[in-house]
Amino acid sequence: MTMKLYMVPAAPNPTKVMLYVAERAESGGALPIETVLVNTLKGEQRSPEHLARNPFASVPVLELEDGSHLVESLGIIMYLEDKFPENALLPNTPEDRARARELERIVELRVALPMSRYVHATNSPLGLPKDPKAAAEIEASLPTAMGFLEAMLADGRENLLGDEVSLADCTLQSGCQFARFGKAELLGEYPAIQAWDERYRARPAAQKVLKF
Ligand SMILES: N[C@@H](CCC(=O)N[C@@H](CS)C(=O)NCC(=O)O)C(=O)O
Repeated sequence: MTMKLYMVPAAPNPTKVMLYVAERAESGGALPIETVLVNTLKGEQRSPEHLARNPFASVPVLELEDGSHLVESLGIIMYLEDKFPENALLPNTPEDRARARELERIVELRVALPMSRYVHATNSPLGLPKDPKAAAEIEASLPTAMGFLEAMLADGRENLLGDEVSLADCTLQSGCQFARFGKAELLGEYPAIQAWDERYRARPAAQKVLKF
């Protein structure tokens, strides 16, 4: 039976999961998941049907075969890693898995989430009021993590963790797409991240998922 992924294009957290699902399809075969649009621009995340799936009124949501729901993007990805271990994205040893998970968290918490908040503070697709103070604080905070990623990529690796794609790539691209969608120029001073961004967007999985 097929699971359902409730999502909306361009939004970072659904995009992270969709990129992960698309990468899995490219690497070992499609996961049994169909996507269902919840149009957040129309407020559909607050509809009674969606609130019954997720009381936090957000996407993504994964509906399992038994009709129950997972409502956190990383929880969804970890479930899919466990449920379909063949050709999973996480590496094998505890140390390598820890590093892959850690890098994903660094990217999410220190880059992708601030990028998303920046877009909402400057040009919110959901119509949130502009917040120049928050935008300035985010601009001031981003260089530490951006510099960290820039230095990692300086050895010529293909992807963030190394030559293989990892969860961190899906998460970083979800933030970068949202920045493009919101016309936020946040990669300007980071040539290695810009080059990664172009490489990642050329991947078959990215071509299938990214709309911006
Ligand atoms: N921690 C949650 C966050 C989910 C989230 O904030 N989703 C956004 C889209 S990226 C959303 O649904 N926003 C709609 C709203 O805030 O009304 C996750 O990672 O899944």
